[in-house]
Amino acid sequence: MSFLRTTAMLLCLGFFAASAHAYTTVSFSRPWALATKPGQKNGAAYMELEASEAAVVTKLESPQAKAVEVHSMTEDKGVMKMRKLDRLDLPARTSVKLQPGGLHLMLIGLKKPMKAGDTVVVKMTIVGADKKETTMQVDVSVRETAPAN
Ligand SMILES: [Cu+2]
Repeated sequence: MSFLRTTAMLLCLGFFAASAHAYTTVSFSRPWALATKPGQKNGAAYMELEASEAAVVTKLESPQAKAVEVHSMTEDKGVMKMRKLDRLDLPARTSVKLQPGGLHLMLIGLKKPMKAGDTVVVKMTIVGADKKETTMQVDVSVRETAPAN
């Protein structure tokens, strides 16, 4: 191997190592929300999230709701109970599923009903293992029924 070629390779590796630690990336898939019924003031949104490194969703907001919270849902003596979580942990390279009957985002105080075909914007503040804060916008599509798996 020539000297030049070795140098070029080392430069590439150096760049790779530096960029790998620059950001924690979070990807999401299939964001959807269930259309609300008349008079319903709160709605639920679902999606799958996966972070490249351990990260935490610390803050959620939507221009279409007064507040957005992370809720867990558990069954207690046959009754489903929702509980507000202060944060949503995203373990490294693990798919976190927000789905009916489990973890979900609760849109509190909807400014208008969510109708099938609408898009609801949710902004997430995510803090990575490096303590860097990033915001991510998720366009949630409102549906009449859950998407097929
Ligand atoms: Cu809830």
